[in-house]
Amino acid sequence: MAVISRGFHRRHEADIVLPPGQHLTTDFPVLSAGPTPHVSLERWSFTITTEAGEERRWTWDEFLALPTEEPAVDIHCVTSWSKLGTTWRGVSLDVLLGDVGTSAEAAMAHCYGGYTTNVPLVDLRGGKAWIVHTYDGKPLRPEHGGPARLLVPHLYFWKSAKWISGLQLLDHDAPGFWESLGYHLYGDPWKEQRYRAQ
Ligand SMILES: Nc1nc2c(c(=O)[nH]1)N[C@H]1C(S)=C(S)[C@@H](COP(=O)(O)O)O[C@H]1N2
Ligand SMILES: [Mo]
Repeated sequence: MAVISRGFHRRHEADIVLPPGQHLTTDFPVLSAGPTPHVSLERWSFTITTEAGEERRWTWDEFLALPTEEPAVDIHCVTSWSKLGTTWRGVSLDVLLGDVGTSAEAAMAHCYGGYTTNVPLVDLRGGKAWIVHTYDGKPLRPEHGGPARLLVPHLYFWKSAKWISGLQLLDHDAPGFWESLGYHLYGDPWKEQRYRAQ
């Protein structure tokens, strides 16, 4: 096997700055609050519902026809593992929200299986969030959120809703599943916003 020059193909460990309280992992843990829902691609759709109740819906084929990006991002789970340089492919929320008329402040992500999580709309725009269907060059595995999941890597990974079915736009931010159980409403890993003040 060829000798790989360390630090060329990967970052030197000494150069890595992780959010406070995080440690590196090289595997990809699965964290799910319930069983993995299996959604057939014929039944799958993604719906944005505005605060006025207007709906914009994409079937799987319509979703696949949208322009894609390939974000390479670090992810940070609130249980303290971080994984660097994960590579995905999917559709930017800028594309999906592009022609949606809204003055909403926040979005609630809804999922097949019932999970919810809230994200301010400003955090879904500006090249910061995607609906991804591919991980590491392969279709996203069901346990990691396939057919498609939200990816919003600048927030703790619980915000990256697996098996996403839609976004409900809200006039005011409101807690989702984990946020109602005490997790932080926003979840910035660099500010260590793991839990809400009691
Ligand atoms: N629908 C759904 N999405 C979810 C979860 C979940 O339980 N259900 N868990 C969240 C949490 S707490 C984390 S850390 C990540 C884990 O993603 P992974 O299993 O692909 O590592 O998914 C997030 N998205
Ligand atoms: Mo998590």
